[in-house]
Amino acid sequence: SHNLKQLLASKIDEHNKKVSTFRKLHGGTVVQNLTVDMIYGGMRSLKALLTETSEIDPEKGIQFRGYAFEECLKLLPKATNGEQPLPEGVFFLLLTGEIPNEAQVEEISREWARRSEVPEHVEKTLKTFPKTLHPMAQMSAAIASLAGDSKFAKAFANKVPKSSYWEYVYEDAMDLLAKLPKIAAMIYRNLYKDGVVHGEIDSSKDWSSNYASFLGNNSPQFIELIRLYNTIYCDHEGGNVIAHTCQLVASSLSNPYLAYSAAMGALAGPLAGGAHAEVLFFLNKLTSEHGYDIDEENLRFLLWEHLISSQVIPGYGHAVLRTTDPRDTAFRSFGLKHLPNNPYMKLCSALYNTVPDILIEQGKVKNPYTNVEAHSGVLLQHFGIQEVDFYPVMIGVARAIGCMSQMIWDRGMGLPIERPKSISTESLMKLVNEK
Ligand code: NMX
Repeated sequence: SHNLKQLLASKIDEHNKKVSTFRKLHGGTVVQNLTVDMIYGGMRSLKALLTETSEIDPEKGIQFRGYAFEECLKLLPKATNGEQPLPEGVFFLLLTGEIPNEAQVEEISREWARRSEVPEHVEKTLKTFPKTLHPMAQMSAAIASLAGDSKFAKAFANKVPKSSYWEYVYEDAMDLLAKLPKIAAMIYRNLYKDGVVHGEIDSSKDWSSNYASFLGNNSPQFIELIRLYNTIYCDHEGGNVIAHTCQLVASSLSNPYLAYSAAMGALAGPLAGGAHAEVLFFLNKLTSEHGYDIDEENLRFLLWEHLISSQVIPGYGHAVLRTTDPRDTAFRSFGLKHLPNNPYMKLCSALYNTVPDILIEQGKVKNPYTNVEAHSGVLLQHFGIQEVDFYPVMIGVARAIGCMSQMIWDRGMGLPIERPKSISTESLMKLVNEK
């Protein structure tokens, strides 16, 4: 959309001036010491990446451009008759740092509808995949196969100036975001349903409404869940494997499709996208052995039994956050309001009231409260999305909002190719001995 791009141009310009002054003054300032353990420990807590769109505050949770998640829920525009924020709005926020008005959100909805057509070759390719090919592999392949249409790749080949790279990345980002719901739905319908994505895009509707109906469920409640879901999973700062992969690959000036396709490979790993399913497996295990109405005393006993067998309680705890994830609070309120009689939801509430005390008593965890996965799978299941292998695809659709926003900024700021120095254990030992 024309206005958004213009707004961005002035924002990027302004920001680059600020960064330039900052670097002149503080380019040599030491930010943090690097320890041997950080190198062996997956670079945990090493402040070495730049992400402008969002940041996790250990006490308050994710901040989108400085706005806490609760504030976003309140401030971002809603659909007519809707209560949940439209993810188009959070995209605008991540890109510009400003809360959009309804007209600005509407413009993005129209723009994404206009760009939503998926090329025939992608649809055909998806149809040729065997049903045994994991949905994330299919998603990664489908996104990579859009790369032939990259406007950034063409512009680069035509030697456009570096200062205008972001404008073409913006075009690709808008195209990709527009097409992702249909691609996800094609994968879903091919693998689990009749292979047909019903209906054409309705350009008068928002992104999530079209996505929900492509998946095969037009109910207003499911559409609202999809809006909330996409807003919740849109971004989670830059160090997670999805965002980092995307940023790394794009830093070589590979086009946005190839970078996001690679990021889908990262999301496919069980340590990244598997947690929704873990919660459901855990609930299934409890209910298949003990039914749905487990009284509190029995539940406490079963939880201790589970912990003593050195298993974790999925849906609880966090690497960075030290409080209940406000995104889970939003999912939980949605569940309490729209599916109060769902038996899993009732069990989740019983766990919600029991688990933190037990984890505190156990004395190991740094955060005994729910994380974003505690209710997400239960909500999807309620609306018929039963296939847990598909859940990371849904995260992949949502997370493109954040990854693409940051990529536009990466190119706008002219960030260079990533090239950290690696080191062997032998060299590291030598280095330490010389200290
Ligand atoms: N149940 C039981 N034990 C736990 C839990 C839990 N939910 N969470 C942490 N612990 C243990 C953890 O295993 C570790 O034990 P040990 O010292 O024996 O290795 C100890 O408590 C300290 O861990 P923390 O520093 O609190 O957490 P860490 O940063 O290592 O791990 C998670 C964070 C999210 C991996 C961890 O809390 C966990 O495994 N949670 C359950 C699985 C889950 O819900 N994953 C989804 C995460 C999604 N998300 O991050 O939002």
